[in-house]
Amino acid sequence: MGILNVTPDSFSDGGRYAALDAALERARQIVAEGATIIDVGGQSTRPGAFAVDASVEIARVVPVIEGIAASCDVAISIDTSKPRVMQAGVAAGACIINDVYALREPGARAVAAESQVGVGLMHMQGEPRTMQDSPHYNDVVGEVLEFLEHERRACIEAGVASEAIAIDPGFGFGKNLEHNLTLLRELPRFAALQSPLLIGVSRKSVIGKILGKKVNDRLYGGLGLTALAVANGARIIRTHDVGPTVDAVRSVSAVLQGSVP
Ligand code: 7PJ
Repeated sequence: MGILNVTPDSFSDGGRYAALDAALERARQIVAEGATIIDVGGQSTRPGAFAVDASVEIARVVPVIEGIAASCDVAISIDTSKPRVMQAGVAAGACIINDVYALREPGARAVAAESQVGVGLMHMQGEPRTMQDSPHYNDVVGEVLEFLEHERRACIEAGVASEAIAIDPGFGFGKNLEHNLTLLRELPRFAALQSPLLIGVSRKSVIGKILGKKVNDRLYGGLGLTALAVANGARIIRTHDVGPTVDAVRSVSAVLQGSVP
């Protein structure tokens, strides 16, 4: 899953793809590098980010989704927590809703159920503006697992097909270094749930804290964590660095399957 941010303030590529032409060029590159999903987001969820209005988000993402749908052979996911944006994104051609808020916004599950799209349910403690202030868990793995199982069940009860759901422990979303490391080490417990496991570690601060490296120097660290995650059962990898990630995933998958994928 290649990341395409169309926000003026995203933390690693903020503003660069704000223009439609540049966004579509980047989308074609993401596909050429081997992604099978493009995740289009119109609102930053980095720590400290402020919310934007649904109409602003829609104006950012809809032209990009329409352009990708018209020119690329790739599944499009809309990265949003707002039901109105989900609806507009699906109408424009998205077939997956990726929600860091796990469809908890009133009306979100209904949109997912009615539109029969795939959904990514992510765990977050708190909200983006304050989530990194003082994250606390008694049992991080147990609590994140319980949350994802609960939200998964709520989606199924709301009419979302069980096979349409992927789950994500939400690296960096209301988690300190120790929480993130514990979740990565214990990923097999998430992979044992019935839903495919989606993870995003690309360029995140967990890598920065391990290596003492800034956001643009975190590729190799991210590939290391990605290889471990795939060996531990992750099935969808959300990344800024598609080409290198595809090579890492294919290499690990060849070992796991005993044949070239
Ligand atoms: C994630 C996401 C993630 C899923 C972001 C960033 C922050 N969606 N959206 N999982 N992270 N499913 O890319 O660093 O980890 S935004």
